[in-house]
Amino acid sequence: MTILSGIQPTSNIHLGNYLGAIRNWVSLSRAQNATPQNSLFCVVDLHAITVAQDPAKLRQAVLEAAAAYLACGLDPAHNSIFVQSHVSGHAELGWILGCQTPLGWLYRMTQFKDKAGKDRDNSGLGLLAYPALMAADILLYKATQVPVGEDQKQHVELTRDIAGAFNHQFGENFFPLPEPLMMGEATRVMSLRDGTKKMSKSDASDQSRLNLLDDADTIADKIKRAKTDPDALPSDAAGLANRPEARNLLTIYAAVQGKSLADVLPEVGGGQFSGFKAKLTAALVDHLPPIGQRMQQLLADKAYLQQVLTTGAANANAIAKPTLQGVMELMGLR
Ligand code: AQP
Repeated sequence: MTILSGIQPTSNIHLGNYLGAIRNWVSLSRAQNATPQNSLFCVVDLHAITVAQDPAKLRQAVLEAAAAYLACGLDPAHNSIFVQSHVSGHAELGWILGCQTPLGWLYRMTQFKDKAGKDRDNSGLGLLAYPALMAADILLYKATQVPVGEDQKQHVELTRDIAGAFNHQFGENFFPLPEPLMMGEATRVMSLRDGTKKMSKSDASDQSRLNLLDDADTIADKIKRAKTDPDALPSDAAGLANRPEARNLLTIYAAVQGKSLADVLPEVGGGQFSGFKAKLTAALVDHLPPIGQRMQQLLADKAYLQQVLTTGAANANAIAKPTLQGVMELMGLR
């Protein structure tokens, strides 16, 4: 088993990124007593530039993402932690796979439709080509498992199609077909302002998300203002139908404690949101600020962060090079 995943350094890392992705990376990595050769986590800066970025903010966001990985418990002795653009094979294989990917497959991707919106002729080519680069991220290391939140499942499935088409044309079984892995209760954390919208770094409202760097007061304030509905909380899952905000807050409450919805519904069912919000705040304040504090400590030691990223990129490069060479030989480029 080889694990690969990543996060875009587009802005603040939030609770959705944590519950849907990073926390699961840590548990997978620990469960398989990972090595830097079979467990790779990158900060996908080349994906971030598919939409406009401020250079200084991007540079800082890359370090914040790396600090988040470490603060959440990824051990650099057991995992390759690196920046995507530091391993040139990502861009090279991304181009090669882009040449093999039909436009129709890319136009079908919901993330492209969401982000390009109605103005798609004005969006960059990179936004459309994003899944071909993501396929390269995964296939460069012949990764077999890709732990992601629900929104990225479609891209991992497209990676399987791209790998399958490549194998069929150039060499049976050159690439393994990677599996998307969605773990835990919170595979899609929703906005605190609108339970039908995904919690997202790019949401204009900071009130819509909980950031890993938020302090206890900010968390309490955001939960206090989080959208609810007028009814009491239900005692069973059927009572959550058509109540997206209630479902989201309860899911967060369960997931942050490592529990399932079924575990927490009997505890809170029948109560009002006001009492529940106090419990939710306490659970979040127990969990998130220690991660944020550890991130701040790491960010104060940039030399250490750079050293982790340099070592990670060297490890990753050593795996990537033979894959790229193999692809080029199969295709007649070498
Ligand atoms: N709301 C979410 N709930 C659960 N998982 C989530 N992920 C993202 N949002 C949620 C998972 O986090 C990992 C990294 O995501 P990404 O940085 O590659 O980009 P994204 O999926 O597009 O996330 P954002 O926050 O919405 O970023 P922007 O706003 O920049 O596009 C992935 O595994 C993702 O599934």
